[in-house]
Amino acid sequence: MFENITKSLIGAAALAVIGVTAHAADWRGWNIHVDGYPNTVAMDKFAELLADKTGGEITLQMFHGGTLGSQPDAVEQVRAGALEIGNFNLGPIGPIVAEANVVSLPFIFKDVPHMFRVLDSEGGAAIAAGMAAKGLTPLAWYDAGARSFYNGEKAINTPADVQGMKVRVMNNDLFTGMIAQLGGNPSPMAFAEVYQALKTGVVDGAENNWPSYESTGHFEVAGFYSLSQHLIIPECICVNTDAFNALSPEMQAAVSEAAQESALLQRELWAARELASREAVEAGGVVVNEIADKAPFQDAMGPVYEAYFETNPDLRPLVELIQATE
Ligand code: GTR
Repeated sequence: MFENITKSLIGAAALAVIGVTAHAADWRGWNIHVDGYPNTVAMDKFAELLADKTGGEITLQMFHGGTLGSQPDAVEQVRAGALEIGNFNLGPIGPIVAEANVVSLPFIFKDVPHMFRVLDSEGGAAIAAGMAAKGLTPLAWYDAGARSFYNGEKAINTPADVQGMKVRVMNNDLFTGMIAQLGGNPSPMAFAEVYQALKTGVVDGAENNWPSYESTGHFEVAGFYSLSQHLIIPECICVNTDAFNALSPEMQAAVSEAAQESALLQRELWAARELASREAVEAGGVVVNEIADKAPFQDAMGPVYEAYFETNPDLRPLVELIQATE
């Protein structure tokens, strides 16, 4: 018996050694969204593709639903290497990476295709380089549509309608500046807390895209959705820069390919979910308000841009490059 145990221990030790040499990495990944959400499905697909394309050398265990913490915390964990992978919105990355913050300037993109054209060009390369230098290497870009305002009281048609309203925003000075310029009171808060905050009146409103407005149930407690489309922010599959750089060129190529394929799937699922979410909330009684004239909202953003240029004078050309991109 003793001999058997010893043998199996030796066997296990030998396997562990083989495991270490044949197996490059066991990664852990963060995602904030619920089951069935386009990003959740696409991140699971990424994990599957990663194992396939690396011949099992890299595995990824995904933790969905924000179980490993809030987004700002998770961004720090990936930067520090406590986690290797994150599906992040670039909003909460902006305060850490100045180049990446350009995408959080209100109304910077004309629409989602414009955003992807920028990301696929020189502007995107500058953003990616800035992120990689801060420990977050973007492997692929996900679609997150456009964000619009919602609240439980009324349709929003002009900045005056935001006056005095307490509005939840993601953690980023650009967003607090944006709400302040519209005359509202910005309230930065973690995504997971927004439902209760809306329900109990801690905030009057928030802003997000169709799928998040629907999947979080925010539409149940804030039934007026006004199509301001003031922010079009991409999301990334980001990997800890050191973990990525430690891989062989072949492995890096396999990881990137897996991420690109995951992004293609995500964008397809996203397009379908945007429509489905809109239909679902409308069926749930939400009042959808098209804003006839968005110019007053755009015009109010001058000081937000000026403050950004003051802090980042060297990034003015990047903003101008984006604005000049057809
Ligand atoms: C969602 C986004 C999340 C998170 C959230 C929020 O649209 O996918 O990553 O940023 O918005 O408002 O916090």
